[in-house]
Amino acid sequence: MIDLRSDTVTRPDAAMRRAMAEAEVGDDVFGEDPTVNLLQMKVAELLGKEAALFVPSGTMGNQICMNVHTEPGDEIICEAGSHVLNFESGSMAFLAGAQPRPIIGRRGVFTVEQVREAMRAPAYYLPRTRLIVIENTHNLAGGTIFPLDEIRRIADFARSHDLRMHLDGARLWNASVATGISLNEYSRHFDSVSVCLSKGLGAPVGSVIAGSKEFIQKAHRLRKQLGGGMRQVGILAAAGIYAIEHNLARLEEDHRKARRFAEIVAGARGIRLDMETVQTNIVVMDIEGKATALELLERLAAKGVLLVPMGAKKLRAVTHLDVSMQEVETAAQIVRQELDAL
Ligand code: TLP
Repeated sequence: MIDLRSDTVTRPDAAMRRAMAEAEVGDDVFGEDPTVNLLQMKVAELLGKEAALFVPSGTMGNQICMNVHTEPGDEIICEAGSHVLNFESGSMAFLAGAQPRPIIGRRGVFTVEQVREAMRAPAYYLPRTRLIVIENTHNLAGGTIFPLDEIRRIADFARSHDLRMHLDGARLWNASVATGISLNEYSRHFDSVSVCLSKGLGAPVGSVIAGSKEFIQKAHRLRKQLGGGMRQVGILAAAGIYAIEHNLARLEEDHRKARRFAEIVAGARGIRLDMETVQTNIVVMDIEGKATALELLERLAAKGVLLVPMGAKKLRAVTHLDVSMQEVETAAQIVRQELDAL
């Protein structure tokens, strides 16, 4: 099987497993796991923040950050196709008690003018706009990069209107490698940042959130309240450290593979694929004609290719460190044949 469902499907290789086996550990609920502490320090430094916290998943990272920034009844400005709004089981409402104020972006990117329009006037009968969430790269839009200039403009607006900024940087690594803009240059505009170790970087589990010391103190308490306090998780943090040290620069390779995949598939009949969205390791395409995503996926699976549905007529392929360029080309050709045969 050529598995392009997500960059989360990778398995730790022998060297990563060795790093995990050799990790020094302690009870992290007592703050005594040296490897967790090291990972947190490293990520805080990379993101230019005072402190960081290891969390089990990107979802928990985003949820903790949104919860710390808001009060029930507040409004969170986010992109209409964002992960926090669409793929986190409604937990923005469930946990933070906040409501989303979605903005329809262009390829996942919205502008400061749109933020200005979406912001509520200060009136007791209106929700209070409190937080802006930016997703970089944007998953559903096809791994698109949020331009730094627009982030700057939005952050300036946020600062002058007492709004907080959160970055869902599950794949910020990809944005940084693709643009050459450092993680720090992106993250300095945000009050909180969440990055995932278990996507393109290839660790088996884990995300890290970062912010000011005071913010992370609150996040720490909330992680415990959610049952996310973990014990000898240095073995997992070691995988994260290994992933950052060895698998970051190579993301460029995944971007080349996604581009190749898109080039082959784009020529097929019955598909709409906006090549401008193919900026990192994700390819999102829409099926034209009668077939549904599920029907096509079944046919592809029978030929040994796995993709995921992102809507009734929307498919996604993600490249990662466990697929070769050759496999990606083979998969793309099979997708193309199946589309042409529809
Ligand atoms: N995304 C997963 C699925 O949930 C769709 C994937 O396969 O891409 N932010 C972004 C932008 C994400 O893409 C994801 C995961 C998360 C947050 C949540 O991370 P986890 O899965 O660790 O909770």
